[in-house]
Amino acid sequence: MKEEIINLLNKNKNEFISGEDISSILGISRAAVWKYMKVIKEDGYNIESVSRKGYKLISAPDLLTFQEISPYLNTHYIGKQINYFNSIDSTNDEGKRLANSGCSEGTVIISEEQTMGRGRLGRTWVSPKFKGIWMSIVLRPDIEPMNVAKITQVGAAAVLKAIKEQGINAHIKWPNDIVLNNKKVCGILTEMSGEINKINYVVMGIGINVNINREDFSKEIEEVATSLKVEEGRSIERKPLVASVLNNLEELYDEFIRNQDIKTSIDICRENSILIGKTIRIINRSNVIMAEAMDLSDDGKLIVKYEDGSIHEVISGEVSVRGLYGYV
Ligand code: BT5
Repeated sequence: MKEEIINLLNKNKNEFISGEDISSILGISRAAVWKYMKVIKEDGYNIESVSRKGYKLISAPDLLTFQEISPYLNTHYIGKQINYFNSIDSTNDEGKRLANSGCSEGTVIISEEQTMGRGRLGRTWVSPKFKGIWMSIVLRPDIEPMNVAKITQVGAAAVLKAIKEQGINAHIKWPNDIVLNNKKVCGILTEMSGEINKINYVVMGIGINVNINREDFSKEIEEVATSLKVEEGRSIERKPLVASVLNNLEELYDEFIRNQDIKTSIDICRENSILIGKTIRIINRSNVIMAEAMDLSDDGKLIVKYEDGSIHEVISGEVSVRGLYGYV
């Protein structure tokens, strides 16, 4: 009910809506309206209440709830269900829990903070409260499990487009980072549950450092990480950014699944690649190989030339570049 009242206030933004109208539209008593209004104000909504006129929404808090994001969404299934948390261990873990209990494709999990945010290979992902976008999307693609790495490219392309729509010129560091001024501003963690030839579900986790201040990072992370705010020198609105990631993701993911064609996403990853043309280190467990990043293949692999002149395709993994993330 709280959500429905917020929706009504949002629809009538900058106008008064009477308690009587709210109570008759939603079929609840005037006393109940009054009680919910109190709770909504406690959530951070600035509401003017004037006797005989009713309630007027002055401003909404910077929270990534469904009510706040949905006005910006134009998707058909991604983000139609948003499970919102004030705090959680990891949105990817919650995504897996929900996927295992049968949630529909496109379910999104967002939390204002993560207490056990994860990167790849069990690394930690720093996720301070209210300062980033920490979210996961449950997908159920009908593709071969060996093609699942491509979904990370679709996600990277969607995030890059969304950041560009804010007028910020970022790059993609294959396979799963978005980079701004040579530091990491976003990481993507794609996890899968499946059998040899069948995917049960994919959980795509996206972490974007939006309004983190430099001093919020530890010394160690500060070497490699930055935020949109640090680089742009201004706070960035999180709600339209979340919606834009989801809008772009649905468009690109649909194209990939429907037409089995990932061209648009790969073109975006290629055009905005920070690796192509550079000398890189490919780190494969304890093995380090120097190579030149030549191109991205049409199916999202990194094409590299080893020092002996041989050409190879790298499916996924860890690469580093001179000058990026403090590696010199
Ligand atoms: C990633 O791993 O970049 C994937 C990050 C995915 C995070 C999202 S948030 C929502 C969802 N729920 C989760 O629990 N995770 C996903 P990787 O390439 O392994 O990079 C991890 C490394 O990045 C760490 O070892 C740190 O060096 C660095 N790092 C940690 N926190 C960071 C941050 N907030 N910004 C930039 N770099 C960070």
